[in-house]
Amino acid sequence: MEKKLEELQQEALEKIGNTNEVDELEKLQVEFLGKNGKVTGVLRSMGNLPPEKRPVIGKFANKVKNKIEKELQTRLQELKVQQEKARLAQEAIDITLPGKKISRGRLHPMQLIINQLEDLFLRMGFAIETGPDVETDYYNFEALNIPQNHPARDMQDTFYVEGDLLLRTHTSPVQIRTMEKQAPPIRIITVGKCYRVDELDATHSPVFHQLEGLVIDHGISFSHLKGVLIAVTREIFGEERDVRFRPSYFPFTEPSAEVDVSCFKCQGEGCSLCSRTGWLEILGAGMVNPRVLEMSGIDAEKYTGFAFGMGLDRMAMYKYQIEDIRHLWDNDLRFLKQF
Ligand code: FA5
Repeated sequence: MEKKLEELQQEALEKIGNTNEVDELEKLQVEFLGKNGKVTGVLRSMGNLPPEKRPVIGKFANKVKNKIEKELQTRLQELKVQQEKARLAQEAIDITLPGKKISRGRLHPMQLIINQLEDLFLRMGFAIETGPDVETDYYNFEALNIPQNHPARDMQDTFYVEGDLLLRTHTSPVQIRTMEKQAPPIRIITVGKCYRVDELDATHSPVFHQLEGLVIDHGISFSHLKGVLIAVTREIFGEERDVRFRPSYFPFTEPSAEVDVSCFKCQGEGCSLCSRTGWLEILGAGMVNPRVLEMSGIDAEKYTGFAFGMGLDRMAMYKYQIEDIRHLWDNDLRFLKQF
């Protein structure tokens, strides 16, 4: 039996020494020392030995078992170290290789101008309001002093959704929504999309953006409006671009004006972009019509206010010298990368 154990020990040690896989070692552990393993089998058959021989063989068998176990552990450690080294070698990073360039996205010119304007208005103490794109006839027209049969409705051809609902044609409904929920003093702006059945051309898009402003307080006058709008045009276009206020008409403001900046293409000389006028229109504005204040529950005897609505797509065009509004929405990377 001693010989058998010695042979088993030799066989096990040889196999352990030749193994290069952790899995294999585990199999050897089972083969020799497992419940039904070879060494265990020998130990089990010790019952057949004469009693005086049992302690000697038992001792020897345990020695063999411990030896095999120790070798298994030693080999396991060796293999683990080897594997770790191989893994590290494989994962080694060559820090001398040049890096991969990650190209950064950039903000769309419309977002640039929105950020710049919101920043300016926040500095001037305005708060930012929002309103829905799908509006009711009441907020888009009626409450702005544009009744059903008023000729001003022809000024804005509208996308009707169903019944009373329509896609807002301007951001002015947010004026009404704000006045209904907030008592003066009011100083807000809102930015959003507007929709009109306009033919797509170099300066018109059926979907475009406006920034609306509304200020209501005691003693607000047209000079406050002028001051704010001049600050805006200076911020966006710089000191060198000329600005003019031109009398106009909106049912919800009285008096009303439109604001133009000098044409960037011809420097005011007159060209096809500015219809030979030398001027480009950017916004409509005026003193809030007292009828509109009263309809929204504000006492027109006590309060006055001004409002304005800027075409942001046009402002982006005129700031960045883009000759066609379609470039803004074509999503051509060659164009967008310039900003
Ligand atoms: C209005 O929409 C008024 N609600 C503005 C206003 C607000 C007046 C508050 C008084 C008080 P208007 O229709 O002119 O006004 O449009 C304002 C600006 O929107 C225009 O100056 C223009 O810059 C821009 N705009 C109008 N239609 C289009 C379009 N189809 N595509 C691109 N921009 C447009």
